[in-house]
Amino acid sequence: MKFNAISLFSCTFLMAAKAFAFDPLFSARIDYDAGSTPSWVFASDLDGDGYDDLAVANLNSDNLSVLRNNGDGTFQVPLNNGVGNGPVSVFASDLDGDGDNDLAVANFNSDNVSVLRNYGDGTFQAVVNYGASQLWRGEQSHVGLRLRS
Ligand SMILES: [Ca+2]
Ligand SMILES: [Ca+2]
Ligand SMILES: [Ca+2]
Repeated sequence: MKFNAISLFSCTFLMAAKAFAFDPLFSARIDYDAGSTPSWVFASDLDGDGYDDLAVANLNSDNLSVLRNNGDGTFQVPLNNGVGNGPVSVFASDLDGDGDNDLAVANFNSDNVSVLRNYGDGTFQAVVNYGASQLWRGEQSHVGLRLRS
């Protein structure tokens, strides 16, 4: 397996003839390029079309790949966004309350969190990095993050 690609299995469930018995079937694997050493993937609708897209944290290329869903379980080529040093996880949530899902990335080597605010179409504003202590105290609440002290 390549270390710069993520692998997806699309899963479908067929109800068996027996009542309430499910038989999971997987189609052939599809590999998508991401950055170097993808370490975490999170699914969330990032462009507002109703289908979950993928956000991939790439440990060694210090960036985040966003793969938009075509609506059938296949994905467009990744759009990469630079983040902090050594991203190891990513989570999506509407952090600024404008109705679209933004991204928060934990950076292992730079000891901070990168926040990417969504324009609403799956593209993102320039990354803003926060130290963990800043997040805890809510010092950056002026940017619209809903933080508690
Ligand atoms: Ca989507
Ligand atoms: Ca938002
Ligand atoms: Ca937005």
